[in-house]
Amino acid sequence: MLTLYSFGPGANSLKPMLTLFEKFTLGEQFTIRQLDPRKFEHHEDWFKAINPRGQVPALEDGGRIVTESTVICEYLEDAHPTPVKLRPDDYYDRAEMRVWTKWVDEYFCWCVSTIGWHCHVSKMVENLSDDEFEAMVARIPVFEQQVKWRRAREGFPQDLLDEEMRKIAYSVRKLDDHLANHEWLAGGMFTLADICNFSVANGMQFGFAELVNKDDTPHLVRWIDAINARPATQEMFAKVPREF
Ligand SMILES: N[C@@H](CCC(=O)N[C@@H](CS)C(=O)NCC(=O)O)C(=O)O
Repeated sequence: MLTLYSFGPGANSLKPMLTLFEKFTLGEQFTIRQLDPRKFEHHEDWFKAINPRGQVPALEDGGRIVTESTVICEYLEDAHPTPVKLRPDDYYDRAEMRVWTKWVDEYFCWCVSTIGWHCHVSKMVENLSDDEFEAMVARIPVFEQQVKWRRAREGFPQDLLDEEMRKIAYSVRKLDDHLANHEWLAGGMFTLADICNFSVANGMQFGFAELVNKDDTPHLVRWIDAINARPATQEMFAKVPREF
């Protein structure tokens, strides 16, 4: 039985979760262990024994742990092949797919994440006293994440937020332009490139409606709707609570 540690079907956790739902049956081949970020469960010792970085997602497979969301997706394709293929066989198409997953990990997810931290994550710590906040930060194992939590509590500088919004606008235009001529992002089939980009793009039609909408980005909206209509996506959102 595979176990996915996650915050639920959003952001980095969504990538391996949707991959699992596409390939396997919940309760038979995989299970999901939800952590509550509002309780900082991912910074508790039991979880840091699973992922020393204190971050989700993490996959447990027969006592071994795989971390890094995109790596987990590729691991599932390699170690647990099924009739559902989420990578093209052709090596050129597969390289194209990886350019898109790398783009999410190195660019797209970061600008959206900073705005998410500014709007939502900062609220998780606004009611803590300074002592409670410092005790929470002291349990974070990655220095850069300590810095991010401090910045979220203090407030990100406006010039940084403006630059991240510029990157988001660039990102959605890039996706829409590509999807104008392609049903899926790579290889002419639904792949991990779609899953990983969807993990960040889904919800932008509500949270960033001024940028992602049927008039300005019709192809991106069509692609988001198509992924939401897939049976595996519907099952995932129906069975896994999206509380955070
Ligand atoms: N590069 C990692 C990033 C993982 C990551 O940033 N996870 C977030 C949730 S989407 C997290 O655990 N944040 C909590 C924290 O850093 O305190 C991956 O792709 O898995």
